[in-house]
Amino acid sequence: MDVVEKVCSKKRIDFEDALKLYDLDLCTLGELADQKRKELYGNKTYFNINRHINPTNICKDICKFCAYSASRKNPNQYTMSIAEIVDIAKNSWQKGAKEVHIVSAHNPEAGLEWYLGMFRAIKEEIPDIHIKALTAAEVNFLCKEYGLSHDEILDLMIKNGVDSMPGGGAEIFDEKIREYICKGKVSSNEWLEIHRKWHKRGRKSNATMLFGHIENRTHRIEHMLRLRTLQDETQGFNCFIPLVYQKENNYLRVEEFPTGQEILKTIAISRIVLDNIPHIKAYWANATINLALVAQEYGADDLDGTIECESIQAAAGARSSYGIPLDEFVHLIRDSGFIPVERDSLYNEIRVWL
Ligand code: V47
Repeated sequence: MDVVEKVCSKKRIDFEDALKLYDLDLCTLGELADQKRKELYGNKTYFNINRHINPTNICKDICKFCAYSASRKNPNQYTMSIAEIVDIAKNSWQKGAKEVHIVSAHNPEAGLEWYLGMFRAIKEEIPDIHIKALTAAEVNFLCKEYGLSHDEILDLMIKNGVDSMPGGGAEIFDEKIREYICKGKVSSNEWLEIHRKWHKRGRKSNATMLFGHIENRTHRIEHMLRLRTLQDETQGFNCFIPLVYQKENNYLRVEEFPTGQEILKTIAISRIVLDNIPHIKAYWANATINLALVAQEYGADDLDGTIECESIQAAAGARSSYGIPLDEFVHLIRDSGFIPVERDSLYNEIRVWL
């Protein structure tokens, strides 16, 4: 049975098949992924009204791809006070945001109480806002810095108000590539173990994959398959987000960048391979809004959100600093032939924008 027949007959795709999917022409692959997307969600495209907050850029780790952390190339260090963070969250809540997505650097000077106190303070002020915060890389950093176990930090997150975990820090699971691009950071096994433990607490999280740098197709498929295996066990991932590498102001030199075709193929393959992760997000902040809109026809059913402010991708060259206003976001989705559906952070539908 060839790979197209296998996908059409809903057989699970193995490593070899997944690699073969890359050899299909884009239209065939797109149709296969679109078919899966339509079976699940028809023409609906999910988004949320959210606010990204990046409270500090001082980082103990040195990831070659990162342009956000303060370094020789980015000498402007900052750490927000908890009051500033709460003010940002309050302001966004008043404008309609239902989620704050908080990702920081690994700041050894800030203190554990700063990391956890910001969640408590936000929840005291805005009890109903959803806090999606602390990547597994941050969790691992806090454990090492303060001599606590993963279990202890995860329990403290829940106690202080974190609702779900974002998918950052996964990068690419291949250990050799990881050693080169982000030596010393959370290992792949640790990343997966932290999410496993989070899921075992009945909590949801997302998973990312940073691609388009020095990894190859094999590494991407292996990455997806390791996620699929964990998801079979826990069912805790809501969403997979393939993050397109941004190349500016960092220390990772890359010979060849992925074409739009390669990006769309990777999104489409993730929809087919990750048959147990419900949502595939085309993250417009780094795929560009134009490609993210096209990706709706290649398996993606989620475009993240209005974001309002973004620093990590923007530092590396993306045009994402100011987000996209809600009315424009809705129009873009609708004008591309899809039905915009505002969702909450756990994918419950809030409003269908007919
Ligand atoms: O882990 C850093 C990535 C991630 C670059 O869970 C870069 O819903 C591209 O995880 N080029 C943080 N990417 C962002 C993230 C995220 C984003 C949107 C939604 C969700 C979610 C999670 O940003 C990091 C890292 O992989 N990143 N530098 C760069 N030069």
